[in-house]
Parts: sequence; C-alpha cells; structure tokens
Amino acid sequence: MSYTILSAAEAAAFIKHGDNIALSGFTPAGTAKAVTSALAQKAEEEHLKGNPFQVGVFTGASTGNACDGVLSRAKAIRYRAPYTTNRDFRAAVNNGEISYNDIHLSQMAQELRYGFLGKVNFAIIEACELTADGKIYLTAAGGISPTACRLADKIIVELNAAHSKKMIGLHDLYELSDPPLRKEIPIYKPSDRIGLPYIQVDPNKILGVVETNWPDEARSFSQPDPVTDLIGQNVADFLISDMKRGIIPREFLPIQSGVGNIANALLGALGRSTTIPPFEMYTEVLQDSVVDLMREGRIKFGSTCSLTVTNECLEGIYDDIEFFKDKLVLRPSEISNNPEVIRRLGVISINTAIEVDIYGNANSTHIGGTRMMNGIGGSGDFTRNAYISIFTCPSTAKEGKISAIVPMVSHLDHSEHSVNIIATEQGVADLRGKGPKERAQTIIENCAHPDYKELLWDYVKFSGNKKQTPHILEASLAMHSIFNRTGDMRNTKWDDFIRV
Ligand code: 0RQ
Repeated sequence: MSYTILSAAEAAAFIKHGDNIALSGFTPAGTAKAVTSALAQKAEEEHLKGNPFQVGVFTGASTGNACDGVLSRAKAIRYRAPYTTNRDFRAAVNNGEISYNDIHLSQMAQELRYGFLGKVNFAIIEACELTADGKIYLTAAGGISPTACRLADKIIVELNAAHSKKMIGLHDLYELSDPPLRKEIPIYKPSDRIGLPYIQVDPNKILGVVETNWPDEARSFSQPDPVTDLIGQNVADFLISDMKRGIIPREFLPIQSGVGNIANALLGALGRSTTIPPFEMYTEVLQDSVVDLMREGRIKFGSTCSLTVTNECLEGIYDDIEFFKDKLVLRPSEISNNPEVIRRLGVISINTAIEVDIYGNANSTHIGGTRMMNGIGGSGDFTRNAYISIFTCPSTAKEGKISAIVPMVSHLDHSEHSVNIIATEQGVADLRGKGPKERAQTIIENCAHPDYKELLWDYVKFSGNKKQTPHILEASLAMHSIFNRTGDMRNTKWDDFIRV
C-alpha cells in the first residue's frame, strides 16, 4: 500500500489534548523529532487561545531538545516516563509542573503492555525505511518501539533521510509475551540474535509518513579531567586484579557502562590493558570510545539498545558497515536491560552515583534528596542483576563543598544489598563479603575525600558498635542540612546534632 505523506504539523494536528504518545529512540539516538517539535508549536498556539493542551509522553529513555526540550518549554507535557536528561524538563519537574514517573528502563515496555500507564494513542517512530507491507526499519535505537507500535491506535512514521539505510540489519527486535505465557529469553551470549530486523505492523495502522532529514542530537561531553581519568583507572585496575585472582574468568565477562567521561576513561584503560583479553559489551548505551575499541580489536562485540554516538562516529559506522554488521546488535530496552539475561551472562555493571553512604547505599537520581537530576535509567536493571556491580563518583562535588560519601543517602536508588564496589578518584572499596560496619570502614578509608574523613570517622564513632547498621538518626542527614544552611558540608559539627 502507499502511505499518506504528511507535514510534521499535519501529523501533530491529529494529536489531541489528553492523548498519550509513545516514541522511538533511547537517549537522543533514534528519537522522533519533527512531530514532537510541531506538537510543541501546536501546544503553544492552543495555550495562546486559552485552551488546555498537554499530552503524556512515553519513551525508551532520554530524548533530545526536539522532544523533551521543546515540549517542556511549551508546557505540553502532563506526564512523562521513564528517563530524561533535559535541563528544561528537569526545571519543569522540580517546579512541580510535570508528573514524572522514574521507571526502570527494562520495565517501561511491559508496564505499557500491563496497562499500568494508560492507553497509547499514537506511536511516533523514526525509521530509515518503511515497506508497503508495513515493515518498519528503525534508526539508531531499539527503545520501546515494538511495544509502542503494537499498542498504539495509530502510528506516525518519521522517515529520516539523515539515517542511512545501511542501518537495516543491525536491529534484533523481539517482544516478550506477558505472564502467565512468558518464556525464557534465549540469549546465551551477547551476540545471539533472537528476533527480526524490523517491526511488522498492519499498514492500515500507519496514519502517515513525515519525511525528514534531521540528524540525531548527539550529546557533547565535557572534556576529560584528572578526576574522571583517575576513577576510570581505579576501576580498570580493580577489574584486572579480580581477573588475576580468578574471580572474573580468564575470557572475561561482558561489560555494561553508562555514558560520559568516567565510562570513556574506564574503557580506555581496559582497552590498554595487556591482561584483559578482547571483551564484549552487553549494555544499553554505546558511545564513541566503544566504537574506537572495536576498530582496534579490543572490543569483540557490542550488544546495546542505542548508538549514543556523535554523528561523525555514526557516519563512520555506516561507511564501515561491512566491518560492524557482525559486531553490533541493537535491541529493545526490555531485552538490552533484561534482568534474566544480565544475570545469565554475568554482566559487570558500572554506573554513576550522585552520593553513596557509608553502608553502601547509592543515590543516583536526587540532588539533596528532593530535586530530580535525570532518573534511574538502566542503572537499577544492571546493578541488581550484575555479576559485579560497581558505582563510581568523584569523592566531592561543588568544589569540595559537598562530600559524595555521606552517613546516610538523602534518597535511595540502589541498596546495600545490590552494590558490590564503590570507586572514587581516592580509591576502591570492595564491599563483597562484608557486614555493614566493615563496609563503613572500607568506604571511608578508600573512597572519602581527606577533607571529610575525620567527620565521617567521628560519625561512625558516635554511632557506636552495637547495632547491625549503627546510625544516630537525628544526625544522619546533618551534613546535607548543614550544606543547605551554610553552603558547605565541611561546617558540620556533630555536637550540634549528637549529645556527646
Ligand atoms: O551539577 O550540573 O550543576 O554541574 O550533579 O554531576 O559529576 O557532572 O556527573 O554528569 O556523570 O552525572 C548520577 C547524575 C551523574 C548520572 C549522574 C551535581 C554536580 C553536577 C552532575 P551541575 P557530574 P554526571 C546509563 C545508566 C543515573 C542513570 C544511570 C545519572 C551534576 O550518571 O543520571 O546511571 N545516572 N544510567 O555538581 C549535589 C551531590 C552531587 C551533586 C554531583 N552529592 N550533591 N550535587 N552533583 N554529586 C544511561 C542510561 O540509563 C540511559
């Protein structure tokens, strides 16, 4: 069949106040851009006329300015799940303007299918190819697209010429059945393929096609600095030593790592290691450094949900597709982040925390316990099921005025029961096989910044040695409240909180 060609504004005109839209993509990679931008414009026009106009937005993970940015500024988002990194969105959430549901990324598609999040009125899917019989070939990410297409009343396809058709074949799209009919996921190594390279939909469900030529809004990262380089090196040294001890098998295990400088530094250090053999990634986001290491033969295979790479790097992959096509696979987020597969493969997870406490609990999402930063992303999916779960962070933030090691986290995302290793630029704390009091010793000794060690040792001393997890509750968040009052955690005096 032939499809109706629509302008982005014509497509957006179908979307009504109160509708829910589900989008392709995962990070700015592969996300719908044109229709969401037109939708933001429509919302502004409706608001000028005095009409309410807001939609619910379901995605794989974060998006870019052409989605979360424009829609937040237009006050067009009523509800949003599961993850974002956009500054304007963050401001709107922390002003109480948007209902933000911070869901584990692996659970997003199934929560839609279970009906937890309401109806999906429209799926807006970026594609590099669409066939007359309803085969949609995705671009740079798997995300929630298969589920979005199946559940939506109508599908709008953004056919984006900025993505090469050479992407065809990189995807392995597979949707899970729901309980009680769910079966095991037959992935036994990162390179196993179990699905189709396209999404098959009923062509009659496709409302129209919006033709675009809009490159992904690849994020730029800040320059590497000595702190992130040291953290990366510390984690690499730790992994090498665990391999030498025989804890990590000689053939090594698949790695999951987030995006950003710490991940770059770590991968660089693993890449340079002469002890670690060429290894595989089973991860949700794959950045430029991984692609470089594939070219060098240090990374053998990358299973990911998205190619969160610069456009230059993406062009390089397209140019060298013969080299990459048997070294990369793009999966939907419920497969890339699936607890069953992560545990089976023995993935080593490396994620970043905002703060960790002396007992090994980690906060990845909230600043000062109340203000949303980004969201939990896939960090929980991987941490809870990893062979070894690692958290990294600089030991201090805001020019040393905040310690990332605190007596008690101000918000909890990953508990002491799931966190194995903490690494800062100061060193590495191995929490495996230790009770809470021993964990406190090793975390303060190895990870805290020297400016805060004495303060933390005093907290431990005043908390005593009797309980399973000693705390003085009225003082456990004192460092946070002193920061709020004076702008520097180093001003904390325990006698203001503890009768000594
Ligand atoms: O503030 O933006 O004002 O400068 O928090 O901190 O050091 O720049 O770190 O960009 O690597 O982000 C955890 C947020 C780290 C991220 C988090 C302030 C600091 C700065 C950012 P400014 P940095 P990063 C893969 C897996 C959850 C999801 C996840 C994240 C800002 O890694 O969102 O892991 N993780 N997903 O100054 C107050 C503290 C602070 C603090 C830092 N203790 N108190 N402010 N900051 N520590 C990706 C996906 O899932 C798709």
